Amino acid sequence: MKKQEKNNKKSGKEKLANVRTTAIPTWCPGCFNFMILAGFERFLQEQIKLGKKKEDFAIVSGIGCHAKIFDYINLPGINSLHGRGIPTAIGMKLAKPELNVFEFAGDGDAYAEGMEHLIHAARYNSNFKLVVHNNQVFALTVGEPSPVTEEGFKDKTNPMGVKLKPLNPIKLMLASGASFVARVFADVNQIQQVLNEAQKHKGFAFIEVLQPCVIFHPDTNYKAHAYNLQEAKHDKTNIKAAMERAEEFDYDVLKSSTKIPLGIFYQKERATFEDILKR
Ligand SMILES: Cc1ncc(C[n+]2csc(CCOP(=O)(O)OP(=O)(O)O)c2C)c(N)n1
Repeated sequence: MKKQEKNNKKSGKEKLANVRTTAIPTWCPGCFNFMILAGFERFLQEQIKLGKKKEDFAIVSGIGCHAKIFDYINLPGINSLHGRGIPTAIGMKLAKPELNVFEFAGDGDAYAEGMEHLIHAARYNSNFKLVVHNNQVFALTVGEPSPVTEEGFKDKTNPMGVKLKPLNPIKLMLASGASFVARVFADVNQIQQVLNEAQKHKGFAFIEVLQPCVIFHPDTNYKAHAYNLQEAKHDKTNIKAAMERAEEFDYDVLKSSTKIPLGIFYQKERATFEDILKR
C-alpha cells in the first residue's frame, strides 16, 4: 500500500475519496450548482463518517442544467425524464424503503412539467428528499421563464415581459401536506445543514434552493434581502405562521421591499406513504 493511501486510511479519507465521479463538470464558470454539489458532497461525507455506506443512498434527477449533478455524484440512481423524477423516487422508495433517496430537480422540472407529481409527493409523504434547484428559468434550453419567474422578466420568448404572477411553491407545499418544507440559498453550509435536518426527518422533505443562473437569471443580491427563520424565532411546527412567512417573498428579488425567509418553514412528522402501504 502506498504511503498516501495508508495516511488516508488512518484519517478515514479513503472512504470519502469516491463520493465524486471523475466526470468534469460542464456547468458555466461561477454557476451556483457547484455550491449544491459541494453541499451534498459534504453531507454525504458526514453521513459516511457517521457509519452509513454509499450503498445506503441513491439519487434521482430530472433533465436540465441541475440534472448534470447526477454525473458528478458517485452514487447509484436514475437520471430520469424531465418532470418525472418524483415518480421515479417514489418507485425506488416503494421497492426498497430503507434506501435514502435524494432527488435533484429544476424549477421547470418540479414546478412545470412535474407539478402534479410534486403535489402528490407532498400529499403521500413519501420518505424521500427533494432538492429543487430554483434558478427561476428553464436554463438548459436558454432561459425561458418558468412558473417562478418574476413578472416583467424579458427573454426572446417573452419580449414584452412576463405578464403572469409567479407561483409560490412554499405555500403550495404547505397546502399539499408536505411534512418538511425548507428554503435555502445556494451556499455550501446552508445546503449541508438543511440536508442534515432533512435526513433526520422521517417523511417527504421539500428543499428549495435559490440558485441564481449566472447567464439567464443572475444574482441580484438575494443575500441582502434574506434572513434566517430560526434566528427570527419562527415556530416551524405552526403551519399558519409558516404560510405567513412564505407570503413574504413573491419571487421578485428586484423589489427593494422584499424579504426572503430562509430555513425550515414547517416540520411535523406523520405516517409516510411507505408505512401506510405496509398496514
Ligand atoms: C418532456 C420534456 N419537455 C421538454 C424538454 C426540453 N428540456 C430539456 S431541459 C429543459 C429545461 C430545464 O429547466 P429546469 O428544469 O428549470 O432546469 P435547469 O436547466 O434550469 O437546471 C427543457 C424544457 C424535455 N427534455 N422533456
